[in-house]
Amino acid sequence: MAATASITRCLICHCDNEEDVVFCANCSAPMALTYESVVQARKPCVITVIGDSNVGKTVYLGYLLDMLSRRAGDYEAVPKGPYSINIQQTVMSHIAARIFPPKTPNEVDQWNWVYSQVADRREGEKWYDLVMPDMAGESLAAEVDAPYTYTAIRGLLQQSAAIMLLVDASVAAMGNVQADFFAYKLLSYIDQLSGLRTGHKVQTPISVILCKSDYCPQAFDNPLTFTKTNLNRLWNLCDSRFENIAFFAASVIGSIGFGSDGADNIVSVPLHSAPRGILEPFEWLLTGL
Ligand SMILES: Nc1nc2c(ncn2[C@@H]2O[C@H](COP(=O)(O)OP(=O)(O)OP(=O)(O)O)[C@@H](O)[C@H]2O)c(=O)[nH]1
Ligand SMILES: [Mg+2]
Ligand SMILES: [Zn+2]
Repeated sequence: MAATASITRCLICHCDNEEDVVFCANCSAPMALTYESVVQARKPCVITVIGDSNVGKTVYLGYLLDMLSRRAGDYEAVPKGPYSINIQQTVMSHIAARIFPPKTPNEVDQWNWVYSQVADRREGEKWYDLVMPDMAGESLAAEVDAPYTYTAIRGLLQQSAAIMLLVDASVAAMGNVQADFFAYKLLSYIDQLSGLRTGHKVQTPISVILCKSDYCPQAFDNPLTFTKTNLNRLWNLCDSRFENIAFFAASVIGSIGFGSDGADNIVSVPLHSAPRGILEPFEWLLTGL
């Protein structure tokens, strides 16, 4: 008698899949996450990192995970599965070679995902099981403009225990409204997803991270004032609809040079890394979980 395949429910979109498939047939998220959560016998907290294409999501996440695995700030991190080390390895090896990592592909099955257990050793034995995907900015834009284009993104944001919203501070400081509008749209999408009536604010902790603040140091002086001034639409929506939101400035690069690639395009070259403000937004989110 042939054995019937057992069914496994995708952690991200909750659709049933046959056992042993690699990617979910519905949302294309890796089933390794689901299998790992079964082994751990507890549901992980999803922390999503969102933001426009080119804001610096991959670089930020790579640095954050690298700092955690190097026990910065007394954190201890244990990756669950070697695939969880891919973002960190890609980012750190590119920066060591003085190039920025490539753009994240739009296909969900090409994204890097992290399943990691993190503890703050100052706080004793409390371990957090975290799932963090590195999404592509263009996929986020497609989902926000046409909901259900990416069921994985919708599933992730629906069950996120915490969100990191990255905004390009250097673009905002130059008066370009794209940074403000994109972040404004993303928060409006999250507000709508939460399905709350007027008068009830979204409770999910959200840290707004002003990336590339090395280009505009005033963001480090006072991230909130920077946001109110340069990202006013975003700030007003935060104020009206979100209860747990905080603002941080971050940058990973100490100095940047310019060079050309093989096709004679001008590209920025990270000359040395000087991470600043990377752990703070994460610490703040963990305290709210
Ligand atoms: N000055 C400066 N530039 C940065 C920093 N972080 C990232 N960048 C620049 O931003 C570019 C994009 O960074 P990524 O991390 O690939 O951006 P992303 O948000 O993952 O973009 P998508 O994958 O397209 O969604 C890099 O190639 C760098 O040129 C930073 O801290 N400072
Ligand atoms: Mg990326
Ligand atoms: Zn799925």
